[in-house]
Amino acid sequence: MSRMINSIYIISAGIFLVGSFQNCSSTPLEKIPVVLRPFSVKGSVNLCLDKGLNQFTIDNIIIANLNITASHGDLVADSDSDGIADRDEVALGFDPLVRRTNGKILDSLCLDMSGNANCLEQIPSCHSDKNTLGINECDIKTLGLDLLYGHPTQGLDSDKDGIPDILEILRGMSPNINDREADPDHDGVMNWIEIQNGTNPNFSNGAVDPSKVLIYKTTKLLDTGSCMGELWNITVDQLPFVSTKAYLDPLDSVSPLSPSLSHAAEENVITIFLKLKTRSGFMGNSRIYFKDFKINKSFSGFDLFMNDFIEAGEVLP
Ligand SMILES: [Ca+2]
Ligand SMILES: [Ca+2]
Ligand SMILES: [Ca+2]
Ligand SMILES: [Ca+2]
Repeated sequence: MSRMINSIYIISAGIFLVGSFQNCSSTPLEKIPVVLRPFSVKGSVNLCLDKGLNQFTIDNIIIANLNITASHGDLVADSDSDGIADRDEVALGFDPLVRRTNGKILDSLCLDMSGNANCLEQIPSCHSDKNTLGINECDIKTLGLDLLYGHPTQGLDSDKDGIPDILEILRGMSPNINDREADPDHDGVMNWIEIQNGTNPNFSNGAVDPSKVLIYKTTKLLDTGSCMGELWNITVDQLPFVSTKAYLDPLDSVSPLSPSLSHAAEENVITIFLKLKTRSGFMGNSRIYFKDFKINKSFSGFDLFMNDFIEAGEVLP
């Protein structure tokens, strides 16, 4: 596995990340209409849970490239972040640059329901404009997620397993069942790890190019320095990147509680999801936060603070 030498420096009272990232030469892939560059980012960021967050601990951290999805065992471009690869959309009757070709539910949900793009009659009455973490009321009602628990905010982590609904949908998991420790593809890698790796939980990892796997780890630091709460470190060793078409999301301007999914050609949308839960001795709901950013082949790093993260809402503990 190729690993680039990159560096990120941290100066943290909250979170401060300055990075330098190095691109490397492309690896041509036969028969695949996108070129994946082993775009390895190596670096780390510290998250300080102080001020209004010192009653919380981090339940889990997930980093995801929302423009990579599975297709026939491989990991390829999904320019509109709907869970169907660019190269598969047209053949299935969908638009590769529209997340909801039917105007209601995500294309991958429609595909699950009807096997093609003709699912409109099966969609319950719903609003298609509400949007939290990239899914809307139509997605939620179609899956019955609103009936599962009385979460203060629906559509975030309906089954409370720590994996956001949006990722469960895009990666082919069940957002209504705690299946984080299942291994439906029998490759020895639990769903929870597959989500962290960005791999397909339903297709054995045996054939996956290692340069397409997302590699990071999270650690609670014992020395909290000037942070008046828990201090957590995220270290990224590899952040894969695919060649995309430009995509404009109609909900970007009206969904402040959702990652911005629009991007230019050759850009990828990366999202970091945080699930915070109350520490022992404290009561209250869990919270879901996110931070999205775009990368491209000349990506040269970013600054990141805890207050850059947006609270998407609360879920039952
Ligand atoms: Ca797609
Ligand atoms: Ca689509
Ligand atoms: Ca979940
Ligand atoms: Ca597996």
